[in-house]
Amino acid sequence: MQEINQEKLFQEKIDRGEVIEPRDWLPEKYRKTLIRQISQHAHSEIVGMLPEGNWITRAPSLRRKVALLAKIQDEAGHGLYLYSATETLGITREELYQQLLTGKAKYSSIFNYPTLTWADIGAIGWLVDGAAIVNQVMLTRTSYGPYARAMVRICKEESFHQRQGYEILLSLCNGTEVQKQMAQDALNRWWWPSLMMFGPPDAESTHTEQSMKWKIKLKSNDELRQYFIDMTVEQARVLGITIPDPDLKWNEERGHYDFGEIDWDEFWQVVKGHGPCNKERMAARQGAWDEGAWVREAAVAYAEKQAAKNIAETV
Ligand code: BYC
Repeated sequence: MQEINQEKLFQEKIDRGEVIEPRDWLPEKYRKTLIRQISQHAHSEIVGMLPEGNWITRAPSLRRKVALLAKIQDEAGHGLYLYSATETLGITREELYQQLLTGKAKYSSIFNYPTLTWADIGAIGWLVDGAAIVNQVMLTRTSYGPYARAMVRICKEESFHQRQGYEILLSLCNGTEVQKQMAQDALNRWWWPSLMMFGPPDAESTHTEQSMKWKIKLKSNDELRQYFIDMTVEQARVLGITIPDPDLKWNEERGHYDFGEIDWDEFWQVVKGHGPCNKERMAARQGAWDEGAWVREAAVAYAEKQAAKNIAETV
């Protein structure tokens, strides 16, 4: 009875637009949904460093290398803010990491595709970070305080990432015919997977309805996907390359672009672990965990020594 009352009060608080903080009472399902979403987001940031890391040694100039290094470093930072936000919900970093390594927790489908040419680094910045911004600007107003605050800084940095990616493609598109072709090829391969980042269609989305009631999500998967498409068409026009969708057409009545059928079979295959790079990505994360064991042990030994020293000094 008391539980039902608390849930009612909680929902009223959400409806009034109040922010939920870690010490507030919250329903167990709200906590679990947040742990799932924020940790999957954190894992995505960390796994997302891998496809780009592939090009650090091959960046075409020092300027490009420095910008790419900075971007990848930012992503490690985003992972850390998000893991910290998740820890406020009563789960440890170790547990979160084990969920990733055992496949219990997902990470974004987009990072299971390979980066075959330098133009892919441009396409990731433009499309993947672009899609991430559309999704994440909304999350700066999500109902859970620590998540919302982490998103504010993340969005500022993502916006720099999106621009550096677009600028890479702009240079290629203003370059030789072969360079422009490289940019077109990257757009052809990254367009559809970028649309899949927003998640399954609303009708098939398991969590959207409840997450919107709790104001964890403020817009649905389809709404955000449509917003991204409308925004991106004009940017492709400026680049002078063609979005690989023959059905893409302005719909005057809807005030939006209509677009072609997304291959949801491909999406679910990738989500289930059968994408082009799933195994490679997980092997890289497992390797980093194993090779990092001595760092974790050293950090714990140092912390224990410091704690003992502090106690000795206070008594
Ligand atoms: N990939 O009920 P639904 C970035 C899963 S950007 C894999 O609609 P929800 C970055 C979903 O987890 C990328 N799985 O779920 C950018 C659920 O399965 P479970 C990360 C996906 O949570 C540049 C099932 O499908 N961004 O990090 O309401 C550089 C049903 O879906 C995907 C975020 O995580 C997917 N694309 O909505 C570096 C943003 N989509 O969990 C890094 C925060 C869905 O029940 N997250 N699934 O087993 C969100 O906004 C929401 O979680 C989503 C999905 C819109 C992604």
